[in-house]
Amino acid sequence: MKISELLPRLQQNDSLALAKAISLVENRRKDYKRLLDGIYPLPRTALKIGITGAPGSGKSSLIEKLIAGLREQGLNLAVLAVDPSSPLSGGALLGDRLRMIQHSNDPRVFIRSIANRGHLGGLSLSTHEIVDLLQASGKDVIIIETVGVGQSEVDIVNVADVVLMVINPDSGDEIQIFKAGIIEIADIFVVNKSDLAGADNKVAEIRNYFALSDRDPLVFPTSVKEDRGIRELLAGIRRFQETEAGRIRDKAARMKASYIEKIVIERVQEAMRLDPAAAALARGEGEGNPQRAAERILELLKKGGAHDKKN
Ligand SMILES: Nc1nc2c(ncn2[C@@H]2O[C@H](COP(=O)(O)OP(=O)(O)OP(=O)(O)O)[C@@H](O)[C@H]2O)c(=O)[nH]1
Ligand SMILES: [Mg+2]
Repeated sequence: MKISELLPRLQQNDSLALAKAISLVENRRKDYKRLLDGIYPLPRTALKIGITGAPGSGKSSLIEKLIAGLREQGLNLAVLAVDPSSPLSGGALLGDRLRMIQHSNDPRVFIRSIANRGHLGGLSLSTHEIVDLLQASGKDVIIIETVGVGQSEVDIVNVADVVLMVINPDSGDEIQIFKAGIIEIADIFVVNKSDLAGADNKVAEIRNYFALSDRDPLVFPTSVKEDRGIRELLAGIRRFQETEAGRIRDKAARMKASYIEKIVIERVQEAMRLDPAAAALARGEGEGNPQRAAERILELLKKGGAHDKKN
């Protein structure tokens, strides 16, 4: 399929075209930049919901329920499961984690799993781009699931407009979570498995944590098992989208700036790899002074910049 055919089909929410476009971008195939050129002028109105939390806290189960609720509203959905783990363990884990969602089996729900291999430790460029492709295809809601509470998970889930942190009544990992700074980016706390003992305590614990701050946390108990609290959670997400529209816009602007910065870094690294003299300097060869080596690399790249213009 040519880019010129791919784009219109993508816009019509064609899943096959979308899958092709994603692989094209993910694998940096020829013309992927041209494809991206085509998507940014398109309207984008998707609500992006990020979901993070410890392994097994019920993120995928919850997503299945959210999907069901959103499908009732006739919306077009996408779920992106992002695995921040190393490429080595990534594959197997991902298969496992996706099993839950696969059950939904609805052709109007686009599901994709990706291993996030940001070589600088943060969010890889293609994760940004895949979210943008999903937006361009006219999805109404994009759900992004990632496991864990470390820095790369924070990066991944922060692409979303609304970030959900899933906690369990018996998890006892709050201190860790709070330390990891994820609490700063969590917009809504979901105490899932509220059918288990201790759910009320957990809700109170989260509220207590914020008692001395000026933040009034949004906390929703849910039980996927007993099908409770899902409707309230969905309503809470929508309310957040409306009342925090300004903050959501500011965050999107910040994410865009960091995305641009990452593209620049990617391009510089690529150019360094392609220029043997620059590559040698980057390996520390031929110049004892690292500051001078960096300056010389930048000079070489500036001169070599002309042939970049072709792509
Ligand atoms: N009792 C109870 N169990 C639940 C509930 N929600 C999910 N579970 C169970 O918790 C286990 C993990 O659920 P998942 O949805 O796979 O959890 P996850 O957070 O997506 O897991 P990872 O993707 O591996 O991090 C499954 O056995 C679910 O059946 C709930 O509300 N109550
Ligand atoms: Mg999962």
